[in-house]
Amino acid sequence: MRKLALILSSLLVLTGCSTKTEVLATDMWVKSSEISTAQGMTAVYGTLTNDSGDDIVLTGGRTDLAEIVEIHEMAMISGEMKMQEIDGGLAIPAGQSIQLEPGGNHLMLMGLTQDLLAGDQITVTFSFRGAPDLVVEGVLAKPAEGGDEEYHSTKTDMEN
Ligand SMILES: [Cu+2]
Repeated sequence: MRKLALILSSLLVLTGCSTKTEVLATDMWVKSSEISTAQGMTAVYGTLTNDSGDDIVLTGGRTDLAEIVEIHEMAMISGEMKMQEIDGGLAIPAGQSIQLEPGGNHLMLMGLTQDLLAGDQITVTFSFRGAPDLVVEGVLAKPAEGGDEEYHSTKTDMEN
């Protein structure tokens, strides 16, 4: 509940007054791994809820931790599951939630400005079409429960 209050207050600070459009972030975390090092990459996961009467679109984000932030999806490319940027962003219909999760859609952080270690906390700003920016503080770094290491190494191979 304390986290929710923090997020709500951030939203109010940004908009300056009451707004009918509310977006809530819950259970946000960022993955620490052997490649979440300076110049490396990682991803942010969690739930975004559009608690308003209007459809909105997640268009991107920003954080001091990364030079490049993109919204990625998993897709079958040449017979392999790989991640790629979502063209046009990720729609969140009125009153609905989307999940950012390992093996699925995620907020990709690339060109990390410093090492990210388990236990670190970062601030992530989500940008939307149809809603104000959402600043989420205290996004905790932790290792994934496993199962998605291969898709990150696939991306690394592609870029080398
Ligand atoms: Cu990705």
